Amino acid sequence: ERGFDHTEIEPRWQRTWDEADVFRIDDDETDPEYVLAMFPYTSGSLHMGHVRNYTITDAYARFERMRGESVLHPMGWDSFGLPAENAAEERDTNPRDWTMQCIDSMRDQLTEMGFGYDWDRELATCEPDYYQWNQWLFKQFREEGLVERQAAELNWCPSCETVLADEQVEGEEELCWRCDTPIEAREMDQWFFTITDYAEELLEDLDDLEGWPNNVREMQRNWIGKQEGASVAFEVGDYGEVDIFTTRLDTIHGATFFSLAPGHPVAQEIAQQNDEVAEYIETAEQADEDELDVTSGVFTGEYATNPATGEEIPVYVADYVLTDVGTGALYAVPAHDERDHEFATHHDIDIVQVVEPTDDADADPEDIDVQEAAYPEDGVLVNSGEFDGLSSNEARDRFVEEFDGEHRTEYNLRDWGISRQRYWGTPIPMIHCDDCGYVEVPDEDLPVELPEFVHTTGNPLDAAEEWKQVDCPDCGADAVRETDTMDTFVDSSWYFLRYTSPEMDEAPFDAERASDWMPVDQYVGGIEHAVMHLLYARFFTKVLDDLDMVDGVREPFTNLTNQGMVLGEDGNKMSKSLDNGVSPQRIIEEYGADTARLFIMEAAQPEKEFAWSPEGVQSAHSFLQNVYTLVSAYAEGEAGTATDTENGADIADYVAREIDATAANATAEFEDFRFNHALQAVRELVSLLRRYQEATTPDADTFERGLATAAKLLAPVAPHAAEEMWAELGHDDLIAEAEWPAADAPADYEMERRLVENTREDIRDIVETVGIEDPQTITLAIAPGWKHRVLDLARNADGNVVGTVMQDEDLREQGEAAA
Ligand code: ANZ
Ligand code: ZN
Repeated sequence: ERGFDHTEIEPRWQRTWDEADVFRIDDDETDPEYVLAMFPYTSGSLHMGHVRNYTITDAYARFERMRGESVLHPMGWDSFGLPAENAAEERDTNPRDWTMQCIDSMRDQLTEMGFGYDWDRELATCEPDYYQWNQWLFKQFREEGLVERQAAELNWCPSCETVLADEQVEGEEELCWRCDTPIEAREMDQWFFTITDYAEELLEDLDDLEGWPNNVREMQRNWIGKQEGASVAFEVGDYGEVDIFTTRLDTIHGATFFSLAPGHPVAQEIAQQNDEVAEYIETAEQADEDELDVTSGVFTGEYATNPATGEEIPVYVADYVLTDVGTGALYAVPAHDERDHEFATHHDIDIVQVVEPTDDADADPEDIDVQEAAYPEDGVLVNSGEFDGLSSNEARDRFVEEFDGEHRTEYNLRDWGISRQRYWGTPIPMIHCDDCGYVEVPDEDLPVELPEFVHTTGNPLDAAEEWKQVDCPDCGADAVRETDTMDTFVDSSWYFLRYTSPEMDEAPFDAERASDWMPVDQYVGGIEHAVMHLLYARFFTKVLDDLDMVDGVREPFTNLTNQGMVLGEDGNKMSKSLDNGVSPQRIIEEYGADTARLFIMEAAQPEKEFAWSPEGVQSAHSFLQNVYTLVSAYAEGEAGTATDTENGADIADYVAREIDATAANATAEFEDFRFNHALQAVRELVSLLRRYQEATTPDADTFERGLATAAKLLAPVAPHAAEEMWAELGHDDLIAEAEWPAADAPADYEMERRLVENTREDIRDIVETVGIEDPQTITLAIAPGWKHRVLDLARNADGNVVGTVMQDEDLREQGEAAA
């Protein structure tokens, strides 16, 4: 059997594409189609998730290119982060050398997969020519008032006397990765981007992101977590008025205690007079935020006045009240809030019901016992004096005025803490001077490059004495550099802009080109980035527009696709511990990149997960070999060329229509990212061509057009094999640059398509009921007007083809009925 040898053709076509600059895009392009995959973290080698992600993106980019679009399809490296420090530690090298090695081998793998990138635009976030712009942008953000110092809780190792990154804290006991000492929580000032300034816009603009999956938009909405409520002042002891935030102002008559967060200024004031409170706050500050004990709290001895009832209610300091949420103070209604209920039960505080279900609610008022459990739903007011009978909604409105409150909107979204106490990241371009405070590193001193890596317990930058000691840019006195580096999410918040002008050395990117080329038309990547990366990138884009750098582009990604997971054969997530992983490298070597790509794309639509299947791989592999064999047999003239049978012209006509229909169908499916459906259509076309050849002497022009169409439709997914077929058909241009087949569906196509389905069933019936007396006999006939029926042949058990004849009229009726 004549097949092709993937180990020979794949590298050859990769070289040819590269030499022909197929994937390079000119800077003077006005508005290329921007197709982007989330850049990989440089972990050492590609895994199947990468392969799927990049296959989808590459297939789409190739499809668009063949349709005549100029396509921007770049690739780069998310190359800062702690794993490189760990790897350097294990291998006794440094993070830079380790990372560069990873990049080289991952770049080779991407090339071996046949992915077509404009490598002239390659970038690596760990290079000073990239991260200097993180530093420059940090300063721009600071000028805009978007950078703040805020206290945040850090991991402190008392033995190493150093701050540890979260990843350096190990196990449930939370031990230092170096010395196994239990870590402590410490509040320290950190650098923050005030993303909360953009909370409302980040939320509102989600509505317009129609090219995004709904679940991602919903996850972002929840993350931003807008709550509309009210604030009302309570008089607390002799400490004056304290504002609370509530979304349930309707329940104010049921407030039976008042709670302050440990970090609330009034709690701190009380602590000055009250040792018990002081002690409580101390331990609360050290407690782990993740293991919240709702019952933890202490009575302050103070009382607050409920403005609705005039009642005095006890004031607690309680850990479940968060300092940086709302006002850091709340009135508690155990009857209608679960946490308040738990706290009240534990501390033996009254529980007073003030809301009961409405008549049309599922619950029966009689069944509700708030002593047992909180009733958290809206309803009708009771025990609320003159306000009894109001609905929760009416009460919420009314009480704002009634009790001198204010409407207030709160967001769950917190400011973005970007300080990391680790080496392999972008140094924050600040200098601390005892006299001047924090001073920016002047632009002419950027980039602040990382010093040599040293092996040390804490942050290597702290140990880099020479690097650290500088003169204050303002007063010239001895000063110290900031030794925190930036969260690597800063790197990935604008890399898509850098691709538009990666050589730019006067600014992070060329503002004009970025304005022309953005937004990204298609962004493909994992669902794990649904919130952080995508939210930060949206935030950056808005800020950059406010800095007049992207001319009105306020959203970075028009369409977003999250690829599903590739599971192991056992249906579990591929993982080292389950030892069910399939190495891309092995598949490339054994079957070739095209097989891997085709299998992945046929297995499921991009969003769905699927399990690895050796049979699927095998089927993709033999399909490619079979198409190629069909092509090369034709090229060598074995297929015959005459239209010499009685019905030859009619049959050719039918095949021609099927070719057009397949092109139309596959194009629509490609546009919708339903690659598996498109590929199914290609398989059907190939099978039709094969039957055509077996049944009669095919018309050369039609047959060749069929083969060329199949090759083109395969080209985005199996690009090397498609090039090979294209060359075999006598072309000397590249299929990657060839024109996509015309996609006009023939008239009446839909109706006829249904007929084909019916015919298939008819033929199956005939084969079953009549049986086939002479397996060698092939019946061919033509029903004018519905010619496709004739070629829709069934095979008998010996693999021979049988056909059926029907009268024109019957067919037309059937067709109309089916349609
Ligand atoms: C009184 C009340 C009565 C509340 C009731 C709820 C139910 P959600 O739950 O998402 O709507 N809250 C306010 N500030 C807080 C803080 N700093 N830390 C923790 N919780 C705080 O969030 C709004 C509710 O969270 C607010 O409404 C408040 O409790 C609580 F039957 O006020 B509520
Ligand atoms: Zn100074």
